[in-house]
Amino acid sequence: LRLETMLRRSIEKNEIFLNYQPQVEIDSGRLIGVEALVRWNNPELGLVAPVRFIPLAEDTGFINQLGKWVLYESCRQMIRWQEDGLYVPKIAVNLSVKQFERGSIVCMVADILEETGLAPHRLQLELTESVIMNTGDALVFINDLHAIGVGLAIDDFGTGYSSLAYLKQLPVQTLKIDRSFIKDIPADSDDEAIAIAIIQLGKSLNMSVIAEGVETADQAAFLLRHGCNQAQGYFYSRPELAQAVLERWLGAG
Ligand code: G
Ligand code: G
Ligand code: MN
Ligand code: NA
Repeated sequence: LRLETMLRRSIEKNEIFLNYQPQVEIDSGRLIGVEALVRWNNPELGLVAPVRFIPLAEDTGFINQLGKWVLYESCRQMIRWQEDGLYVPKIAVNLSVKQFERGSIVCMVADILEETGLAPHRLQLELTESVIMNTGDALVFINDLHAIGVGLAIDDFGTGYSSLAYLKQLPVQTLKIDRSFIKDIPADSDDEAIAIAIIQLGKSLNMSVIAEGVETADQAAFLLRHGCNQAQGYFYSRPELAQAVLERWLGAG
């Protein structure tokens, strides 16, 4: 209960901030986007891991406020980088299933884009398979989000239970291969087979595929060899502060 109270005050106390993890084109090394990842630094508790506070935020409804803050801050940061001379093509923001329960998600996204002036196609919303399968009106919301021009990605792909029939109906442009399938490449040939299958599936459905959790040059080479030219992971960069992203990529071409 105490944790809940502290979490509720975290935004107003400026304890919430974002890290950004670069997404990279493998063959050229170019920056193609960043994923925003929320952080909570409490003076008493220290840095609290998202796996601890996101579920709590979801259970208490605070996720709606938090999700709105994350989205606004993400869009604002894109404009700030641009003002500082760094063009980041797109920003990916995670959405929780709970944010779809109110039905106001589409308005919220549209309002924030208008307020910040970020072009809709530069925002990519990451949905998990559970968002898609557990939300009654998921298809309606997802189509509405597509209609306002934002990009949509399926996060942690392969770990959930979205049916392929569903996938075909959705206006989703990107599959993110879950990092559990990447981490043991090249040692685990089953994981290699799964990664290849997801890359092929994406190709067949005209979707782009990005691999998460890429930690080694071998993994990046494997992906490239099998037709996946986008990656995110510690091999390229850890999630870092906006200023560090600016310093690393400004003038990097
Ligand atoms: O670094 P990492 O520990 O950031 O993230 C752990 C988990 O928390 C991931 O599953 C990630 O998707 C989730 N997460 C990170 N930031 C956000 C956010 O802003 N909103 C939601 N709903 N989940 C997030
Ligand atoms: O569930 P989602 O994909 O949104 O969460 C991203 C999570 O993956 C974050 O916790 C982020 O810190 C973590 N992450 C990003 N790159 C790597 C990586 O190369 N290795 C590992 N182990 N974790 C990573
Ligand atoms: Mn994600
Ligand atoms: Na993921």
